[in-house]
Amino acid sequence: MREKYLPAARESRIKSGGRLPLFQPGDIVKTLSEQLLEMESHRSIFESELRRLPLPVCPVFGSAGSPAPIRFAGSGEILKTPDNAIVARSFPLSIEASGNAVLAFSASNANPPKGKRVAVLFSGGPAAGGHNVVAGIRRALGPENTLFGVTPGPKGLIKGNLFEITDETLRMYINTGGFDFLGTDRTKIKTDEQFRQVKECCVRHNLDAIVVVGGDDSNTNAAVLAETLFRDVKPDGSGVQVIGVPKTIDGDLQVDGLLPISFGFDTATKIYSEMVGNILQDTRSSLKYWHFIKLMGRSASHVTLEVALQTKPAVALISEEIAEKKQSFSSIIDQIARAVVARSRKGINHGVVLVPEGLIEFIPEIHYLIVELNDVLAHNDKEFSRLHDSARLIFIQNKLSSENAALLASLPDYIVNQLLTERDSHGNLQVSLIPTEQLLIDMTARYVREIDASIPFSAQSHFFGYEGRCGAPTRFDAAYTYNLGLTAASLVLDGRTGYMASLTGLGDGGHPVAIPLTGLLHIERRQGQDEFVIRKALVRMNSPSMRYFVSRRDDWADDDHFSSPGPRQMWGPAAHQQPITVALNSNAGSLEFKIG
Ligand code: FBP
Repeated sequence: MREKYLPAARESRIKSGGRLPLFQPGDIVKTLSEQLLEMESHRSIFESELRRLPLPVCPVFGSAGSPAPIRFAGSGEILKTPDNAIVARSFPLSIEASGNAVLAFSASNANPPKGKRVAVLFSGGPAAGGHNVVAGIRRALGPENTLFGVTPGPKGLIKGNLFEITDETLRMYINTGGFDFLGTDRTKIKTDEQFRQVKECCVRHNLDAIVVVGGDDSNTNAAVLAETLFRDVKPDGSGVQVIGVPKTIDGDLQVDGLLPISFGFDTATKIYSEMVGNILQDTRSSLKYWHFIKLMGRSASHVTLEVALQTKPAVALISEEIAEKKQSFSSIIDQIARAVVARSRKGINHGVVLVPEGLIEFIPEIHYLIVELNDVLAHNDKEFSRLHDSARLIFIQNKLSSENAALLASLPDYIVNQLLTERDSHGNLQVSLIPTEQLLIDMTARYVREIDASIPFSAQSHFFGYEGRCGAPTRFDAAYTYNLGLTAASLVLDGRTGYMASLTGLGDGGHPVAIPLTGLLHIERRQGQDEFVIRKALVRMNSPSMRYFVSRRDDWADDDHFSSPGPRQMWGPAAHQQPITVALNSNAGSLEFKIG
């Protein structure tokens, strides 16, 4: 059946060139059945229009139509952490080459090298904009160099699964969400055998450089790879460069004045804000529910803070504040219960509580329990894994201090089971699996009853996580990532290794910057042993965004002042908004960003 989709009136609008037409004059008008079939191959009207959006470039790359790679020079800023001396002993080659100096744009790379063979991989959780990073790399490398995609993630590098990325293979992925072009995984390259396999892959594919798109753990891994592959990898004695690109929806990869935010944060928080805004509208309509909404973000509360600033709920817990104030678990519940009671006494029996995914690890008494549990599990993993489920708790309790054993015993089964599950390959507890929101509901119900049994308290729980990671990138993430890709490829062509690409000046066209990875390394205890890590950037109590939140939250608790920001916009006046936290923290003049 070939139905004509457009009614006559719409056709005449196309001809008259009316404002914001769905189709442009001259477009071939599709039938309904053609349109439905196209949706099955990622060619919905929305996706097709996204692919047509312009990719702006920072002024230093030249024209948007043909961006050119740039060269870098030391900006004078030398990065150091308190663990600098130990880092220097373990990363001598990288530090000798970089001097831990931040690099900024110095000139156009008029004669970039030819014949370079570069591989790119995604590592860790997906985040919107990854495909544009690849597009930026491809674009800056130009036709004289070759780009390979690694499938999937670090595991693919170990196995040597590479394919050549051409403009044609990339075309369908421009401005689309997810990491499905290459896939991703969380393998940490750490054993001698794994490093040997990576070197073998580099030799087999004659690679000159690897770009690792990842979060704090993956960029730590990039620093280790850069040092390991610095020289003597290929038969001619040359090495392989390694460049990192900062990704994670958690927003916890930030460097003061040098890296405003990791990519993917803006898209995820705008998606969650739409959903939370809709729920707030529902609470005000149905007038009977409290919604406890856990928001993704493994450790830091940047996502929760951003969504709170976007939507203004009655309560938003910030894990870092709880840790700083050394708030006990019972005092957190008391705080929520009192908000419920106070609102109820004014006739408001509804509200929203935002709960950061990582909350549980920040509550002091539970934090100490998890630290001890991690150590005990790391040192007894073989014996523990052989035990039947029913015997595991007793086994662990016998190895814990008496306070921690008692605390573990006091928690409901659904929390204990998750605390005892296997850690990921970087030693992280899988906090997304812990139903903290349900625990808070159960405990709040009890406290509210104790304060005043006549107060109605009916609650719903939600976890917004995976819904936000792979949405089509916002205009902010789309532009940011494309320019991160241009920066990463420029670093490769400039012969650099051990750097992470970044952009500053997001209200001012955007300025590419390169951050020496070794300048970010600290020592942290993971899985029972000290390891190098790029420390997660947590929410700071004295940051402008946190101070603004603190100055407004009592009003939001007192009465409904919520905002429902609606879906993220790709076209029109609302499309060019940066995250509120980024705007506040960078002292921006307005919410609008300007890249290009
Ligand atoms: P990355 O830091 O690797 O980008 O991952 C972020 C994240 O989305 C966290 O917010 C979340 O805790 C985790 O991934 C969940 O991923 P998984 O399902 O692999 O545990």
